[in-house]
Amino acid sequence: MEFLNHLNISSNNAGVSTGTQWINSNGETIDSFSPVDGKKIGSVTAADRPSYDAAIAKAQEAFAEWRTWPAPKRGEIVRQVGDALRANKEPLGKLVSYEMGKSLQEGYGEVQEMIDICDFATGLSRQLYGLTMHSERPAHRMYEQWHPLGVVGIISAFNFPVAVWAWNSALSWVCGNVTVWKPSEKTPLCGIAVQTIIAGVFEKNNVPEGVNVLVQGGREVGEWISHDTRIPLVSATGSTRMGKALSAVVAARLGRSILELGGNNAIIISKNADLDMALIGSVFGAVGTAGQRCTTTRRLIIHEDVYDAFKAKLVKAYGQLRIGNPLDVNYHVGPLIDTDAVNMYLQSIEACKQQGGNFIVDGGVMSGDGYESGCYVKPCIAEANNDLPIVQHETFAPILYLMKYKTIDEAIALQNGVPQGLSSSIMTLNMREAEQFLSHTGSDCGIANVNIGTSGAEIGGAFGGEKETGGGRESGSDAWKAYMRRQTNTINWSDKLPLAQGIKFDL
Ligand code: UN1
Repeated sequence: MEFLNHLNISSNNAGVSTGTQWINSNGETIDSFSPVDGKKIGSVTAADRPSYDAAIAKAQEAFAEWRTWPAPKRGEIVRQVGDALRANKEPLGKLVSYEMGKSLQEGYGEVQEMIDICDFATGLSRQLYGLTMHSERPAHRMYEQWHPLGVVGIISAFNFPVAVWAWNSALSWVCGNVTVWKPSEKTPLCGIAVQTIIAGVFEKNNVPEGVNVLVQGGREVGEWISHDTRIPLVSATGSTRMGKALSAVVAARLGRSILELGGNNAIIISKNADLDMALIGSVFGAVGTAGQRCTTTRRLIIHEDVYDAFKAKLVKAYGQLRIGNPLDVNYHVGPLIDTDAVNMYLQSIEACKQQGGNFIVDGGVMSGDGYESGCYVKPCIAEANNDLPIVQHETFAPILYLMKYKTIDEAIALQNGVPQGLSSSIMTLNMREAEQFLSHTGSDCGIANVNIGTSGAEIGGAFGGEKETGGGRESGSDAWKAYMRRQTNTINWSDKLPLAQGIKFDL
């Protein structure tokens, strides 16, 4: 495993770092097992409370200096981080694939997503624009400025072990914030690798120690972050259950949170769709990353006129899927993250059957040569009503539900008829139904696409969703504003002191 050496990963790794320095701790040992072959890759020592507190104190100190660097100078650091990621795309992509289990193509794609957001943030560092306003008072000027918030907590999930950190940190840094990152305890080595890659850039440029703090650990460390009044903003990715608990704690101290929670994404397949295109979008959306993206396609809402034809195409395509080692380009589908995820997948299949779902492509766990980790499962398809409890729930696995519709209104109601609101698509060549789907009476999701699938968003747009998805936006567009505080400034350059609203007050 040459890429492990290249990324400086050893069998035992410290889990707390302030940038270029590593802090010893007496936290629990987190072992990282690869779902690819079941082998232990290495272990990481989680943060304990003293090392956590020391690291956050360092972040606060760093913030005092980092915020004085001009934003374009911070952007230059982010540009160099992007270059360091370019130079390490191959080993880091391999580690993502090996530790998380996604296909190598998708591992490289994830690193590319990091590089893209660095490019975006570099440009953004010269574009943190505020508005100017006309004052109602003579010889007054009003404008607004965007100032950094301070220490930003980033709690990321196993499924995008590095890209989601990059979205949050690249924006945070150009905005003048410092970051504290708790990677998923299922992918701790990705955190070590990234910290090592950026350390070189930080050292060369004398970036203050504490601009990117790494605190490895499980739920407890996440709770320290959510309770910590030194951290004004917490950006968290994960399940709706985790998000509800975390946001309640952060809100109780009047902190801010950016939540990126569950999805239950559907594609509407119209009778006016290009069915070959719809097929590729649906299958990649459903089985890519073994169904473990928050943007994974979980439901297909298919017009009754094309239902049978499309179903036949799907069944045929699923028959051609090759399941196996994700580092081998011959396979389409890699493993789930761990055997707990496999059990959840099996329970969901059982629940679906009990609730009346009809499997047209059966699931199951793969066994035999190459499947020793016990994490490889068969992508499966069930015909199921939208209101089944299991269909309303996000199962992080490749289980696809099919349902039929007659009218576009009915299709949109089905698409919206779940608690989550992340991503959605319609496959159609008919502009009327496409525009209806995109209108305010259409999809209620944060992402709504036409003639592409639900997953694989580009970094240039704001990423996130409504309802139980949590309402947060990250990545492109003006998502940066959530990482800053807005200040309204009124300057009086006259020799009088007129009051707003015409109020008279004389002494
Ligand atoms: C996630 O699954 O948490 O749109 C993020 C996509 C990727 C990001 C997914 N760019 O599928």
